[in-house]
Amino acid sequence: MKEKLQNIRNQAISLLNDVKELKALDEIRVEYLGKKGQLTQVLRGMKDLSPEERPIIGQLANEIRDEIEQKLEEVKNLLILKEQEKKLKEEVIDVTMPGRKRKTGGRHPMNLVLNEIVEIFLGMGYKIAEGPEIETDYYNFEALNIPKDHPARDEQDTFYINQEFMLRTATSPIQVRVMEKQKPPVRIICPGKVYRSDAVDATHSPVFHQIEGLVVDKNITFADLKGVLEVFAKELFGEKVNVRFRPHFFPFTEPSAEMDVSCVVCGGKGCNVCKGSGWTEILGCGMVHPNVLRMAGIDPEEYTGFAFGMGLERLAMSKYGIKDLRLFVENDIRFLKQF
Ligand code: 2NM
Repeated sequence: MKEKLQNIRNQAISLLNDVKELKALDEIRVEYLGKKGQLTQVLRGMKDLSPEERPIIGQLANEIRDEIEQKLEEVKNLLILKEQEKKLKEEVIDVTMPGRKRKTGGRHPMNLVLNEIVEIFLGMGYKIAEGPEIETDYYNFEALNIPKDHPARDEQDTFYINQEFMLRTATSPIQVRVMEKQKPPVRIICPGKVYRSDAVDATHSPVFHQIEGLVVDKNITFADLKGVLEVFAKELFGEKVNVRFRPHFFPFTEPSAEMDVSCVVCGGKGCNVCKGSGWTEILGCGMVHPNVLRMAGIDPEEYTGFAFGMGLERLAMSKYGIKDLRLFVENDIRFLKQF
């Protein structure tokens, strides 16, 4: 029996010396120390031993069980340590390595000018108004005092959807809708995409962006228009910029004008960008025509107003020195990266 116990001990210890995984440890424990394990089985045979032998074998069996248990614990701790070491080695991080550079997007130049202009007018107390891109003949033309035979209604300028509907050719229909709904004072800007049936070239596109503005209140005069637009130009192009107003014609305003700013490139001396004139045209404006006010339900005897409109592409082009507006929609990363 002594021999049997010694064999069990030697087998168990030698197995434990070779074990490589924590999983296998438990199997060994069950095999030797479990309820049906080898050591337990041998101890069951103790009842057949003589009273003299029993304590000796009993003690030996206890010693062997203790030894195997101790060895199990030892090997377990060793394996845990090894596993941790392996994991640490695999997950090592070199904190001195330079970080990966993240690619960040940038703002589109059109959005840059749009935001700047919006901020300037918000600062003067204007609200933003928006409206549909598909418009009716009434809002796009009729309500703006554009008579049936006006050239702006021509097929070649307007994208008609059918007899009644078209893509808006300006954002002014938004302003008509606001005037119908809101009692003066009205102080709004209307940014948005507009559509005209033009062939694409460096300075024309069938889709472009506009911002129009409208103020209606009691006692609004052309002096208010000039004051607001001069402040606007100086905030957008810098204090040193000069403005001038030239008489013009629009069906929806009377009187009407165009505003020029001193050339952003040469400062007014004359260069190839301003074609030697020293001026760049940036917007159209005027006092809202009494017919337009009346059609929108505003009494032109009680209220007057001014309005203006500008194309964002051309403004962005002069501000950033961009020579071809097709660059705005081509999304060439080399172009976009510069802003
Ligand atoms: C321009 C130039 C001048 C304009 C007029 C109106 C409205 F709705 F009040 F009649 N909205 N926008 C206007 C006036 C637009 O764009 C060059």
